[in-house]
Amino acid sequence: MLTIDVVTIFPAMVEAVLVDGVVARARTKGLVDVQARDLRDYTDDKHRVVDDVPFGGGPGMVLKPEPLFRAVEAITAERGTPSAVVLLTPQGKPLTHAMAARFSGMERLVLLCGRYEGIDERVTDAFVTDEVSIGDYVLTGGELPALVLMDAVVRLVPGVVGDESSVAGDSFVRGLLDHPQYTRPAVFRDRAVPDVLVSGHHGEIERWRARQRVERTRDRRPELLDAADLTSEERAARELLEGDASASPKRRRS
Ligand code: 6GU
Repeated sequence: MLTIDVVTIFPAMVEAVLVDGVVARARTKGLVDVQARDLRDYTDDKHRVVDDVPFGGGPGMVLKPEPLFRAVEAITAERGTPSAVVLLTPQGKPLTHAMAARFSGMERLVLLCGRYEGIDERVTDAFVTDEVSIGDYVLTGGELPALVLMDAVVRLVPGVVGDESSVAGDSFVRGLLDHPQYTRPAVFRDRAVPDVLVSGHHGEIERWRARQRVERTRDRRPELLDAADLTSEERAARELLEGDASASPKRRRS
């Protein structure tokens, strides 16, 4: 079983995702064990202080080393040596599907949520195996990124998501965005589902979907297209679209 210990000054943020949703269900099914660890429980002063001013000056506060060392050591004593100790920080490597897949095969994950201006670098030097960011924008702390990482990892644990083919067919497994989806009714407030999807013609449907995936990827994430692992239908769609590169630009949404 995969165990995930999340070290944070806001344990209630982590506990909130254990109330319901996919991670909560995985936990009830006994497929993962998630524990929020309050960093303040690893302080030894009356005021449970976790931060201090940075050496060398500058704005903001830095998470002190002692509580983080004690937290990682307590988790190690309780659970055994972690497979990975991940620090969530905007200085980390961007989270990818491949990274989530690697973590999902591990036994014991420890997630350290950064806060303030950062954490004392000696914690990183001593324990951290991976520094991970969830994108190029700044959040107030590592809690939401830790929950994002956990969601991406837990859904890849076998048995967590009912239909394994929905995981295998994911966008970023093959490096291509998904095609649009529709459900009933076939016409809603004058907006009709594309005819091809209600035609029952499976070959046509697959060609249309392949074209949509390639077109969306080319429009929205062109940097993905060269590395994508394309099916023969997608390759054909790409060739058609490349002959089509001068076509009128698409309407922009927001
Ligand atoms: Cl991991 N932490 C913070 N504070 N901000 C972020 C982030 C992480 N990833 C993107 N922005």
